[in-house]
Amino acid sequence: KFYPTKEVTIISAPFSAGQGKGGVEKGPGLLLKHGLREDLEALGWSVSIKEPLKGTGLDVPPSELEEEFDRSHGIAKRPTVVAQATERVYRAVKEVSHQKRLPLTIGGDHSIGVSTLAGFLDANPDACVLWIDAHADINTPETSPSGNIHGFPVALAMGLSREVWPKQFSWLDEAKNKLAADRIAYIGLRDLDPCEKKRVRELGIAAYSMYHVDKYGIAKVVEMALARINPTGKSPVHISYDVDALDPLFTPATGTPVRGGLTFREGMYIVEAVAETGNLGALDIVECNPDLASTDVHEIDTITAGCAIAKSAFGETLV
Ligand code: HAR
Ligand code: MN
Ligand code: MN
Ligand code: MN
Repeated sequence: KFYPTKEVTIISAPFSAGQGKGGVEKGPGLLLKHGLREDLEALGWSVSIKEPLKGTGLDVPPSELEEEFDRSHGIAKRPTVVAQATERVYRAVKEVSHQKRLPLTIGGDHSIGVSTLAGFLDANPDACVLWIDAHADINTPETSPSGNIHGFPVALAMGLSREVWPKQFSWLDEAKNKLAADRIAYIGLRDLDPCEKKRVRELGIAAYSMYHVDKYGIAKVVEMALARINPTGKSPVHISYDVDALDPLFTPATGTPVRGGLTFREGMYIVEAVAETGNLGALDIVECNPDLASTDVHEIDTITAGCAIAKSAFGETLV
């Protein structure tokens, strides 16, 4: 087991300026209100909480943060605040990872994925990553159609197109290890920009779209994905889980829902399969946005799905 002493730190990252819709900064508070901490304690983990954005003023909706565009290469929106927030979350994840506690980072939008990848890799150079998402999040300013930095984290952590990053991201140059293309696999993809498809193909990244889930079934897909990124079976697995990977029937309250996603059980199976190996190294749960729920039930469904991902990843559904 990667964490024999079962210690986890929940890193709360109530941040939303990696995209334009207010409300996703409320995700961490609601996940905790719905019992995330107690759920993990009930599974025998000792839990601490870190709030790297507390008191910074960065934990507010994008409309309350400075509007800013970097148009030096393509477009990146709000680079200063996104770089500040992601650097803080990076330092928290890095510290927790070096302490050999499991970092469970809760968002917030997926821009903080750069922080969790870089932070966990700093302590674990051999880590591999399952990126569970409808989207590939591998844009850079010159390929992004939106300029929203929550579409960039994989590219940033890999160091792609370093010359076009907003200058505020220079903190990332100090991170010890870049994510290698053969150490990440996607599951759940169904909405990639044309340049992202090209990039994923050219880099030879293991990419399992919903087509592959239909074709092979989720169990085979997870097995193939882990065989590609973790051939020895000995590396810690970082799961970055964007709740929009699930079908909007199950997680309707999210910023960019795309129909035809994972069923609830398929979504849980992925994290259960990693739980079963004992190699879960880090977990992110992002993009729960209660303000986009059209009913109370939609909000509760989305938040409890986020909690269920965590519980399943920590072994709740294994007997
Ligand atoms: N690819 C699009 C962009 O970069 C949309 C991606 C954003 N949505 C997410 N990411 N939730 O996973 O703008
Ligand atoms: Mn994402
Ligand atoms: Mn997504
Ligand atoms: Mn699209």
